[in-house]
Amino acid sequence: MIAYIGIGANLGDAQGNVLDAIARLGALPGATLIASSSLYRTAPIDSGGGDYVNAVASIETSLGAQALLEALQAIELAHGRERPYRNAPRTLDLDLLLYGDGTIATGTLTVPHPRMHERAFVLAPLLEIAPDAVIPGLGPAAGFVPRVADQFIARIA
Ligand code: A4P
Ligand code: MG
Repeated sequence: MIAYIGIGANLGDAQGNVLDAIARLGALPGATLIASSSLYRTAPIDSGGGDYVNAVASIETSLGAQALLEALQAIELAHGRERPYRNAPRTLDLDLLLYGDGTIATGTLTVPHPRMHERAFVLAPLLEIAPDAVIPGLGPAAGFVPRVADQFIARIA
């Protein structure tokens, strides 16, 4: 299965945390890193704190979606992620964006990620590594780019 992971951080060494998360994704048992995007500096959306660093990575994995979510949460915890309130600034946030062409709706997991198409910080890095990405139920990710044109995002050189 090919899965796409959204990575975000806006506390501490955000850039270092995002790069370390990409390395840890590639080192997960049952996963191989296929691609990782550039890092992007992005304005916070519905969130406090400073600018975020965001990226998207794709992995090929034999993990089921729930097991993959738990592996992502373990990586967040390794970075000291705390959850004082929803959308709080965070050292590291890993979201399961796409899991093959699957749709999942359980108490703990919604795939595709329900807000991914509204966010430049997801769409730009996703389209960098997967220009033809399709969001199940919604269509080509590229079709949503014009609607997020007002969200600040800059590729980090
Ligand atoms: N959960 C359900 N579906 C998923 C999924 N597909 N991937 C559940 C990951 N988790 C999923 O997540 C809360 C719960 O969502 C988890 O326990 C899991 O069971 P969380 O990471 O603890 O909380 P959160 O990140 O505060 O909430 P959420 O809903 O992930 O927030 P968003 O919508 O992802 O927004 N602005 C910029 N520029 N860059 C960002 O990265 N991120 C957010 C977070 C807001 N603004 C941002 C950024
Ligand atoms: Mg999250």
